[in-house]
Amino acid sequence: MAVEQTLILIKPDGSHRRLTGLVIDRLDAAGLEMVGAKMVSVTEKLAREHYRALSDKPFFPNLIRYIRGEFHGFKDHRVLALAYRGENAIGKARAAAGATNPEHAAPGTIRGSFGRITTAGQFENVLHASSDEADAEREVRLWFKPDELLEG
Ligand code: IDP
Ligand code: MG
Repeated sequence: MAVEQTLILIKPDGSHRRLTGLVIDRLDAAGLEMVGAKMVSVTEKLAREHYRALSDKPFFPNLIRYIRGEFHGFKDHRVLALAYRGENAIGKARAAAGATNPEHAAPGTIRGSFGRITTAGQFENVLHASSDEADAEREVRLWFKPDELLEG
């Protein structure tokens, strides 16, 4: 198995519901090593760039509002960005996160335990986890400068 890097974002619902420590604990337990961490004020530009592959989806406008905290009415746009490294890190982080739709996420996964869908149909699934090697590489580079990551 290759050593990979992957991006995790604690989404605004995750921090608002005090799930940050729990997410970090689960990723620790999955055997991943944290190599970068910072609070980011998410601009509209960064949000759109991060989710650019989903720009034609009907839920895209709400998704941008969600990752910027606006959907939940927060006044700032803070997100905790984390970079992890490890063997099969992308797959391990996705497995710990669970399926995108919280209703379909397996019990015991982060989203299966804590995710929910609002009456407006918005997924609140606690965290972002890069989905594949190409996305992970692009996303880690988008959110972190090279000197903000531990060398490995
Ligand atoms: P992922 O976060 O599991 O990688 P993606 O398909 O990349 O899932 O979608 C990014 C985010 O967009 C999801 O985490 C979720 O917040 C939102 N999303 C995805 N599909 C839907 C949907 O069908 N309805 C509402 N929101 C969605
Ligand atoms: Mg994705």
